Amino acid sequence: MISAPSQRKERILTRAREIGFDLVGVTDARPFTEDEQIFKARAARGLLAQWRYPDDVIERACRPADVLPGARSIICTATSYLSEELPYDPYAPGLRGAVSSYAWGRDYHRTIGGWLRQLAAFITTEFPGERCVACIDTGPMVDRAAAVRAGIGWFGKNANVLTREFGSWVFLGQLITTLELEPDEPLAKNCGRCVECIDRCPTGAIGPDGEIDARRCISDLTQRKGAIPRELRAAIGNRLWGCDDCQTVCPVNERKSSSAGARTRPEFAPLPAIGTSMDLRSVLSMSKAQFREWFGPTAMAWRGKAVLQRNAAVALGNSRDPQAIPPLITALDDRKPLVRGHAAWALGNLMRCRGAFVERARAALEALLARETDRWVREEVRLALEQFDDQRQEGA
Ligand code: B12
Ligand code: SF4
Ligand code: SF4
Repeated sequence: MISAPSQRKERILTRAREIGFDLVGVTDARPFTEDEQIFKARAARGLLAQWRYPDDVIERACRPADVLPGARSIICTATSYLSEELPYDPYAPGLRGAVSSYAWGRDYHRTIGGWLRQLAAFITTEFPGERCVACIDTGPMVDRAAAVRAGIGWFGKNANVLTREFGSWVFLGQLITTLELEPDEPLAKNCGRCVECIDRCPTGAIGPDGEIDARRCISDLTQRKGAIPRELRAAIGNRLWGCDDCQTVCPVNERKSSSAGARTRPEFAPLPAIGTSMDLRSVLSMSKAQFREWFGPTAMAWRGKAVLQRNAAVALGNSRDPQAIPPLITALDDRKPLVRGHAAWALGNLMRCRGAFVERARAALEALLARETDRWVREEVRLALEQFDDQRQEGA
């Protein structure tokens, strides 16, 4: 029986690394009081967009003892998804759509959730009577605040936790436990005068002090339900899911990605059906079976098929490639208004292309207007047809 907190900790850290975690730190189970205030203030200002965080949910996320009565420690983990593969250029011409590097491999919730449960089983076996609750992402915790307090890394101005070892290319996860363990010290590090991510965010979503306006963040736009605001669609470029820009421009990350130690963990390497980018036409026209086969194992499936098709339509609309027009015309017949409306927008955006396809697009949009009953889709079609008229006048 191991009893001293430092010995217990060593034993647990060793086991955690055996299981697969790259970094492990410990903090106590005190409430995250300051984070709770920041969290509530941001929710009240609408900065968290679609993410519904009523006060009681925020309080639970910031008070570990509300999640696990008797909690004394939080074991914080970070797992690298640093990759030898470079993220696909989100503004590259052509018909391929960029998949964010956190999403192109196996769903991290399942992998890391499984590892956390293994660690919990180890603790409850080694220390009978102790209890644990595993948290990852959608779980009830402020993942980043916990990791920072446990000395795993520091807050970057892009809100991500930066680690010395892997930059911000890490997934975070925690075990809240009743076991008493020696806490680690937070790191005394920050971004200094760098503002690269703030300057280079394509939609200006990063405010001072790691404050993200999720309403403008492309990662959020590609994950939300419903229509993407028109004024933000162009900035999405060819992105099919997520956005890596504030991470790829970060000098801390750049050093990690180019270092000799950069390696891809097999769990998070791009899946063969996904790669770092996908053929947008295939995604737009995919069947339910294809959706399950391609996206089922990844963290992109949770919003369903229509959201990915919507994203593919927007990305094709940004492609400036007339080859995108025929599949978009076909998508005007999609069962889901969400897909029809964004396909109409995309066709409007492609009116600048010349050639026979453009006339076909106009005819298809007019035909849709004649039969469409959904008000929002009708509006999108009307606006797309206006684009065509504007283009014609400019060309006359
Ligand atoms: C909702 C959510 C989102 C939303 C909103 C994110 C946001 N920043 O508001 C959207 C969809 C936009 C999103 C996007 C992404 N997400 Co996300 N997301 C979450 C989730 C579920 C909750 C985050 C949240 O709202 N926290 C509450 C807010 C208030 O906390 P915060 O944003 O961390 O803000 C803190 C700082 O501002 C800090 N702070 C206060 N004062 C100051 C002062 C200074 C100077 C600084 C620097 C900081 C600072 O205090 C605040 C409170 O702790 C977490 C998982 C979880 N359960 O925590 C994952 C999580 C944060 N996401 C993650 C990832 C990977 C991403 C993406 C990189 C995915 C992608 N490539 O598209 C992007 C990154 C976008 C970005 N720059 O933040 C990882 C982050 C890993 C890491 N290394 O940090 C997490 C932890 C999931 C996980 N378990 O691994 N995400
Ligand atoms: S994920 Fe993209 S859009 Fe969101 S804050 Fe970072 S750079 Fe900006
Ligand atoms: S780009 Fe600069 S400011 Fe932004 S997180 Fe990286 S080091 Fe910090």
